[in-house]
Amino acid sequence: MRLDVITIFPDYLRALDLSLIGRAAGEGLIDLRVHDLRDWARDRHRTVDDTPLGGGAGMVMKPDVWGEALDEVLALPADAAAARESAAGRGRRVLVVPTPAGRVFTQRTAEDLARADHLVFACGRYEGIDARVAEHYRAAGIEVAELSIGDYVLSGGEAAALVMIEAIARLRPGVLGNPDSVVEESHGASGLLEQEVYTRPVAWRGLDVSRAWPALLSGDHARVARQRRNRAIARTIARRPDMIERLRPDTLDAADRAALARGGWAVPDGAAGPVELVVRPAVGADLADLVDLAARTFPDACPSFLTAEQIARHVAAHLTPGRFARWLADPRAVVTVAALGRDAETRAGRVGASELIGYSAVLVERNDDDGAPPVGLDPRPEGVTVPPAPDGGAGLAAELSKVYVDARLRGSGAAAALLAGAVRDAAARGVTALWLGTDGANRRAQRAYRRAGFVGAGSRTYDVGGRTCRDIVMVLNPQEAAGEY
Ligand code: J9N
Repeated sequence: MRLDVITIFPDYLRALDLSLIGRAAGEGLIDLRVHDLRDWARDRHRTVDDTPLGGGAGMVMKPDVWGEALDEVLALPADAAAARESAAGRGRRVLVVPTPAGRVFTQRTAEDLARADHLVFACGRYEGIDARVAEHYRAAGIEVAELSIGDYVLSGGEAAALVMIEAIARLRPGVLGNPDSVVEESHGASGLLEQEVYTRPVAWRGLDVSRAWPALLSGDHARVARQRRNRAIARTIARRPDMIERLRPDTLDAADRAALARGGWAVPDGAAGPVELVVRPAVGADLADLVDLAARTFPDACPSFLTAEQIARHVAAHLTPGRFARWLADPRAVVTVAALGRDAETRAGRVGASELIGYSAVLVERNDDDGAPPVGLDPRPEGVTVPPAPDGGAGLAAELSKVYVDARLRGSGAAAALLAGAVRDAAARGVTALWLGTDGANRRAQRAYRRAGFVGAGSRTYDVGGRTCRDIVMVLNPQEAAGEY
């Protein structure tokens, strides 16, 4: 690859001799040449700039000086038609003009330019280069890329050219020692930031990697890879939500979706990418939506042998406005709702504004002053034992009754987010045995609960509209469920 840089500060580019680019040049992988623009100036002061037409502050770089310089470096005749002829045919050549007014240079741009054979960087100072320079070379058939390295203003293009050259050159074969580090890096194909990295000592100044990230030292490569990806997702959510929005659904597996959901992003069916998910406690104003959602989602979780009539009877008896109103007023009932974020509604298209897309209810097994349990709490199945609290005090049981998500959001991660929210709430309330019953035939639900840390604890029978169903019982200790998030 041949690189030419034209600048009024040739020494500025000396930094390239020091880095890996210098070595690559030494090995003949890159042919780097730096030129002083003033060599093409015609007057005795070697003038390269003039005042802007129309007035105003600063100076503009002269097109005639740039024209002479670029014709020579690009080896082009000054006549545009003849130049077009000679520009065609040979390898790909790009004239790169760093400018804060350019398109943003990204890793994709670096990858693209790394495929060129010849790059010529025109480093402007002051307020820029006369606009006819770019216009002329474009008309002459030269590929011209006016590029910005970010939304801030430098006083010249040299630092920007250094940045671009380093990003481009390290992608050329042989320039980097270890080509793997090009594949697995921030702004690579994954669309995620790279996760945090650690080395020895494992414990340093009280910060112990083995405690924070036990998987890293487990030697289990699949587990390490999974945890790394989860941390990359968590970091990208925290620092670059714009990158989360651009993730493609077909690149996200179920574990990715769960990690996204824990960070407040869902991937609705048919959406172009993740959308923000709001998981919050239910409030009185949600009552009507909640009743509607419950009636809509309950049939999805039922075994197929139940008739519509049996299901309707159950909904009419149990999922009533009265039932939800009592839950919302009862501190032993923790109702959590999920809704898509405000921007998300429009992007997801099919989900209406402020519509709830899921809910969960945790019912704590504690009697009120009248000795009554929360309404709707099922008897605790035999298989569920209640471990003591971490401080050795009495444990507490609660039923997860349970996580329902609109069918349109199935597989989006919304259920995982609600589940994580329910486990967090239960942990905060001192629950040590969070249990649930779910239809024995509903493998999808069981898998989701297992993924959240629930384990089997027997079975129970359950009545839906007069028909007896067999449920799998699962349990989790929220006090231990920090998990490998
Ligand atoms: N991104 C970016 C480029 C620049 C300049 S100033 C003069 C040439 C290029 N500032 N910021």
